[in-house]
Amino acid sequence: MSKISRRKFVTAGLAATAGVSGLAVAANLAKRYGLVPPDSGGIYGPGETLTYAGQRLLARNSLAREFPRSMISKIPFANEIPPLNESFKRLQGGGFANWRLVIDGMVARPASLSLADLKSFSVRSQITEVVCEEGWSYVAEWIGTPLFEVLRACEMLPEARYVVYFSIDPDWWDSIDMADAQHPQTLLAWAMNDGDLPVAFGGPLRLRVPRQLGYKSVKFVNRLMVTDSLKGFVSALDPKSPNFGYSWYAGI
Ligand SMILES: Nc1nc2c(c(=O)[nH]1)N[C@H]1C(S)=C(S)[C@@H](COP(=O)(O)O)O[C@H]1N2
Ligand SMILES: [Mo]
Repeated sequence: MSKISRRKFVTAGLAATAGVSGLAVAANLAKRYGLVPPDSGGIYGPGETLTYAGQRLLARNSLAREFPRSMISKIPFANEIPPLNESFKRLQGGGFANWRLVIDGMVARPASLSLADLKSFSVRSQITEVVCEEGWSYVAEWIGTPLFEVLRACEMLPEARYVVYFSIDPDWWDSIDMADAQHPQTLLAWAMNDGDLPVAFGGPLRLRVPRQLGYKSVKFVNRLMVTDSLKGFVSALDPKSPNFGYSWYAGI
C-alpha cells in the first residue's frame, strides 16, 4: 500500500469504529489534557490524536514485548542504507574512537560523550523486535545505555518535553516525547547480539525505541537535542524526511 492509501485505510477504520463525531469529541478531550501529538492538524489529525492520547492515558509505562534468546532471528534484516558520507568513513577508519554523541538544548550540563563514556553508564540489554511499517520484522538482542540515564546526567530542565535525535545520515532524525525518552526500554544501543553494533544496523550507535515502529529507531545517532517544542522537528510533517507522511507517534 502506498503511504497515502495506507493512511486513508487506517483513518477510515478508526472513523468507522469511533464515528466521525466521536473522533472530534475525543480530540477535544485529548486537547484539554495536553495529549495532542505534534502532527494533529489536517484531515488525519483527529485519528492521530486519538491513537496518541489513548496510548498515553492507558499504556504510558507499559513494556514492549521481550523475547527469549531462542527467538533471536538467525538472519536479521538490515534495511538498506544510503552510502555514508566522508566524515562517517573517517570515523569508521579510526574504529569510531572519535565518535561523539552530543547532548544539547534544554539541559543544565550539555555533553559530548564518546562510546567509552556511554559504556560507563549502567548497561541494559533487551531482546525486542524491529517492526518495519513495510511489513517485515526481526528479533535481536540490543545492548546499550538507557537514554534516561544520559538525560539525567545532563540534568534536563523541568520544561523539557521532547527529545529530538539526529543521525550522521542527515535525512534521518526523529523525535519522541518524555514518556518514551524516559522509558526503561529506550536504549542508546552500541551492541547487538554477540558483538558491537554492525554499521548495517546503525553502528556505532542507534536509538532503539521498541515501543514504536522501526522508523523511529534511527541509526548512526550522534546528537540529542532536548526541547520543549517540536516546531520544525516533526519528521511526519517535513517533506525532506523519509518519515514524511507517516505518523509521528508510531506505537506498536
Ligand atoms: N539512519 C537511518 N536510520 C534508520 C533507517 C535508515 O535508512 N537510516 N531506516 C529506518 C527504518 S524505516 C527501519 S524499519 C529501521 C530498520 O532497522 P534495521 O536496518 O535494523 O532493519 O531503521 C530505521 N532507522
Ligand atoms: Mo521501516
